[in-house]
Amino acid sequence: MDSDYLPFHPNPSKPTYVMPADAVDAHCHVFGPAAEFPFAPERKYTPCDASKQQLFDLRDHLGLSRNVIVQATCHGKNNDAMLDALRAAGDLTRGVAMVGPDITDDELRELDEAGVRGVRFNFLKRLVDATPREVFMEIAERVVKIGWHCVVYFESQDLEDLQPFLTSLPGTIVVDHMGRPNVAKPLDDPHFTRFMNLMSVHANFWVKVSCPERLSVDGPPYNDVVPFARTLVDNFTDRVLWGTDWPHPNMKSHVPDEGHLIDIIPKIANSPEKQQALLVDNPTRLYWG
Ligand code: 0GY
Repeated sequence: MDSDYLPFHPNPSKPTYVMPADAVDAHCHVFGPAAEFPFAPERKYTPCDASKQQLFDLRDHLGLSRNVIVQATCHGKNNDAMLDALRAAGDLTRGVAMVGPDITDDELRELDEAGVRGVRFNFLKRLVDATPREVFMEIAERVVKIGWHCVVYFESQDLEDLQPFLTSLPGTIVVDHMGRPNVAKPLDDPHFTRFMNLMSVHANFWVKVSCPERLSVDGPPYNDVVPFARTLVDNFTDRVLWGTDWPHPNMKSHVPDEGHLIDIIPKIANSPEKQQALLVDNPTRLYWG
């Protein structure tokens, strides 16, 4: 583990908010254990171990029912740790993989059988070396044929440059962490307005209203993030997903108490109908449909 790496909260509180039945954590990771699943040589950070059993224990503690495990960059394109978790939990999990253009159809089929339903394209320079866009396009065109979608992670200031490419990708596109708005700015900030317009014009775009702990300037209870998340939930109720982002890689200021993360949900989805869409119906349609 890197010397400045902050391990996840050892003892999260029990949330006050009670999840609806079958609620999904649609963005979380497993790390290692490194002794069994070594981290990728090309990784940009080395986290603590965060095992599948710890993830499943957290799921139960928080009152969640299912997980979508997203491949993290510290494991590169070796999806074995994620696959191990998917196989252990069966129908309670789905996965999002990172793959290269050299992946074979048989390997894609194997991932699909284990529960993978998407690929992740990461555009953050601090996390990955750049991949040529034509390579991402080639992968997207292959996976859309087997019913998968693309998850994209970028910083809001990069959207202007990325937008023509992202909107040319086929199929459903899921944007990580609200497109990473600068929450110190007002809601009508040009970057967030651009993202809202993208979501409005392109009905194939979905968004995860996740990572208040990562986006917040003020820190817990992350009230500065709430207006951004609520605006997305109100405007795109049938295309929003929610996730814990456990084990919260690369947090520098603090690690969140996941019980507190859950207690924000009623502030961002302020009716039982919106909560049902965010936590159950939308992820079920996308990952278990
Ligand atoms: C996240 C966010 C981060 C890391 C990764 O794959 C990753 O390594 O996504 C980050 O550092 O912002 O979604 O966990």
